[in-house]
Amino acid sequence: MKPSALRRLSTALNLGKASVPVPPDTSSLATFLSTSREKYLNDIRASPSKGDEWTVVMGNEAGDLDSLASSIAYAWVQSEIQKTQFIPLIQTGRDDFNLRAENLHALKLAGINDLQQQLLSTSDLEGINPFPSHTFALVDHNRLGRSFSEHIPNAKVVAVVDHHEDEHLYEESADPRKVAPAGSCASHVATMFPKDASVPKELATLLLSAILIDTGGLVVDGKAIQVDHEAASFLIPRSTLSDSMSSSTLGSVSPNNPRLLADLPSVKQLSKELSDKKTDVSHLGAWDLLRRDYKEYTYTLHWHPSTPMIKAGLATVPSQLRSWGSGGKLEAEAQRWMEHQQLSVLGVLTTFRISGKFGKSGKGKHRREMAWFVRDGSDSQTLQLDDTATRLWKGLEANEEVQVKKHNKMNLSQVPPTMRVMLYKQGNAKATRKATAPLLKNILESA
Ligand SMILES: [Mn+2]
Repeated sequence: MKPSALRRLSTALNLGKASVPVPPDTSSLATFLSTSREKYLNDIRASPSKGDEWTVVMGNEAGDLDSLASSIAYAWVQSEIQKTQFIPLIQTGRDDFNLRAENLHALKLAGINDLQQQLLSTSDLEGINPFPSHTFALVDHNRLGRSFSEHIPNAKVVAVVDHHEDEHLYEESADPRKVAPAGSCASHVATMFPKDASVPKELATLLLSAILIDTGGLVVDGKAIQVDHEAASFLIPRSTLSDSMSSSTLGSVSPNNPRLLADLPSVKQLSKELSDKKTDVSHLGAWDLLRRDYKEYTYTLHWHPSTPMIKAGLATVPSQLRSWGSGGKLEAEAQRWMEHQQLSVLGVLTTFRISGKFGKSGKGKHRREMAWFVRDGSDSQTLQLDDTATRLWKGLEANEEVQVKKHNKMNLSQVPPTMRVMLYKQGNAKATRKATAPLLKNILESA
């Protein structure tokens, strides 16, 4: 971000003034989190209307490290510096925290070890109906989830900080409203800290961890852009990584020298630890892989004679199809997940490296595949199964960004008559779900 843009943002946030109250350095991140969680739960138990004295900060439902770190950090800035009541809500059930080993690792480095007591999750609010708060701040997504907006006319979004495609919502109510490219949403959040704020070391480490995961360790010519370099340069000297760095090394940390950032031994070490944890999903079966990094969308089929509303899901899986989905597992678990979530369309997007073929980085070559399922499941409306499937395959095959080719290496033998399936290899391994989700919407909705 340009300094002028940063200043504008900082002014909009009311953060840039010299008189910004600096939090006492005794406040550790873990204490902040457990205290706010307890206070929020006490408040809504005492009187549900007290939920309206809080703003709930949420990352997206996929619950990756970026969402986790961004929501925690945004709530910290608003609570500790702006002195308003913000609580981060993790959109992952308590029992599912262990699906992402890299999150657990980064949280541990941030001093957060007792997740049940320190993180407010959707499990804490089960059975509390209606949802007790109506004011929301969204990070790492820019559309409020249906469970917080449906039948809740007074739901209000007061802040949006994101790096996904802009849906141009809440333009009147959200301030700040920053939706702009970045390798990691955590970078946008980091640039919102006042430059003179005393940021807890653990919080800087947590944000940095998210940036490193999302940008592959800030590698040059990778996903990191200027704002990620600015954020990393701000965070590194404030993080626990600085403990092992000499003052001359620290002095050379600058957004203008991105190659140096990526080459810092402690940055390399942390990136490797996190990415090893993230890619090791060998302990997870097909069912857990489908739901571990999952997003859901609702689309209206305008071209369809009865213009039905359908649900579609996109699961990102960091392992190639044949290593976990062969022998009928892929189609059986996809069908089970689609029934469980009432989906008409499911896309399984894999991302992995193949050993033996080496890319520029010296690591195995990066590849992506797609498995698509269309299902006629809902009793009340009959999807025109073949029309929908054909439309989807054609749209994907015609798209120049993803560049799909039919994948013939796997035999799916156990597909029921109510389902259509297609497997692709992705020609462009750089296109992530951020590209696939708007493409899917466009293919399914356009008339
Ligand atoms: Mn993100």
